[in-house]
Amino acid sequence: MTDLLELARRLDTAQTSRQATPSLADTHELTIEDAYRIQETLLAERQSRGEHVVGVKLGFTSKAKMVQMGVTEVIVGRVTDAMRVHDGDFVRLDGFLHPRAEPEIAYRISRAVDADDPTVDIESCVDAVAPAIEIIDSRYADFRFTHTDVVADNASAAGFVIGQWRRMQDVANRAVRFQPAGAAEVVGSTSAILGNPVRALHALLAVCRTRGIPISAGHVVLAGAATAAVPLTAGTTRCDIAGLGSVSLTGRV
Ligand code: 0L1
Ligand code: MG
Repeated sequence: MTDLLELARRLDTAQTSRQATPSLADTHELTIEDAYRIQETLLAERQSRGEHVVGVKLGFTSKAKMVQMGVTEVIVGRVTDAMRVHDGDFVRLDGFLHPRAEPEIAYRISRAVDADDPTVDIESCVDAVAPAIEIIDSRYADFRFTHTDVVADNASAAGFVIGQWRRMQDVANRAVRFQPAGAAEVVGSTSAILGNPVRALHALLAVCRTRGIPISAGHVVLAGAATAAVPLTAGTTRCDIAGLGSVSLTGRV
């Protein structure tokens, strides 16, 4: 257990000092259970500095990423109020190690999801959906990590911005236009998120049930990326999702 605390602190220090750490798997044989315990301890460190968990995020929601990592299950991390950027606001790039941005769908949880209830209907606990951009920032050098590494590292969660909430609706197969600062526009589809972003809610419930992760009223759910992540650089990065509108943030050095 002391070891897990030490590993959580190593990741936390990597984030606060902006100094990447080598893969934990280089020196430790971790199980996925250990990895979620490290994530929990990491969160406790952040909470001890006054941060509050405001939601959850999914990772590995695209087939390509699952194949690349050799996994069949999505991963879950937590987002905090310190990671939130308001729509259109600036974000300081020196607060990260090597940030990347990706266009996402966000859901809003209107009432707590009782994951212990086998009949719970997670879709009925969601009241709104919005376009979003997630900032991921692995605490590992060169974004090189194993499955357990990235779970321990809170699924690379580092920042997020959410656009205007709209009533809960089917957002399957919506066109996504992602305009990263200083790079060519990328066009994608919400179907890259597990075939349909609503499946992310069900996948989230399954992981949260197994790992004891709460999904509370008011939480946001970042459902996963609709295109590959791109480096977040100075300037405005925008995501537009057909029928949902757009959201942006501006990186500043
Ligand atoms: O949000 C994501 O899909 C990323 C999960 C972690 C993997 C990565 O850092 O690329
Ligand atoms: Mg993401």
